[in-house]
Amino acid sequence: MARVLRLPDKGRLLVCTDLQGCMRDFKRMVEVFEAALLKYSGDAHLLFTGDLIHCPHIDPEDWPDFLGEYYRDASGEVMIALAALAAQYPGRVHALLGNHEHGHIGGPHTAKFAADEVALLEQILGPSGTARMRGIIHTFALAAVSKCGAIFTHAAPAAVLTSIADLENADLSGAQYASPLDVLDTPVVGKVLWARSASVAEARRFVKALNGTMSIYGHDVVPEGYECVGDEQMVLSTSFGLFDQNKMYLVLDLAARYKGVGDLRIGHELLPLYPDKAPTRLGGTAKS
Ligand SMILES: [Mn+2]
Repeated sequence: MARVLRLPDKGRLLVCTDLQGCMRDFKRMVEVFEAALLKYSGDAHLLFTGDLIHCPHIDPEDWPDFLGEYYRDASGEVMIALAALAAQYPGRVHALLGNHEHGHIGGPHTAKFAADEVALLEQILGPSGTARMRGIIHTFALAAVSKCGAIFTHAAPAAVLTSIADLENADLSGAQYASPLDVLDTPVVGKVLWARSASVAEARRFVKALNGTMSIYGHDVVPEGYECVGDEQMVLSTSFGLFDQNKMYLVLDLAARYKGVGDLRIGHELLPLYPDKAPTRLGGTAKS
């Protein structure tokens, strides 16, 4: 797989973060994408920024509020649906590696919702389903860059990069480590997949090394839908950990040049996933 995805310099780009196995939000994002294809004469792209898989296996009555809207895990189905969508729209559906996917292809096994989520999902899928999912994950990039200035990664832009080559040459196999956990301490992969935050100085250095102006990522949950950090960072929450009314996605004009996240406006670039449930302050139509 190419470690760095170079997005085209025209068309609209829709951005969706952390689905964590939520099929309903995946399907809603596909609706949004297909509407954009119609609106922009077929020139639209859809980017998932990792963590499409792994979800708490909890019954509705025990589901805590901080996990947001209730859903049942459909991790395997989401990955199959993603591959089908990518086949249906060649070159227009993209995904980045998240720390949860990485566990299936050599990274440390995540233990957010289960003692070993990688082992649990692979047991659910069986050997052939697991092989198929790993094949899909191997198509995921580590980062996406664009002429519009936006840089996309799964986690916060805390890695110290000298140039794009540091991402292109990143080793994701885990083969060189004594333990997969050692990945967490690697300066590039560990940060790109796991960093929860980055300082303004770190983010500036990161986007500059990639000739961009701003960093867009998920990984952490922002219950309000999004958060800007300085003018270089936006944390976006499209699905996991949120109630429907706060779920947000991004639509960017790939032919534009954004100076920073201050150029991303609610109701224009920043849109509610479920506008009829979202309050007007998030660009929705619900009476709040
Ligand atoms: Mn993550």
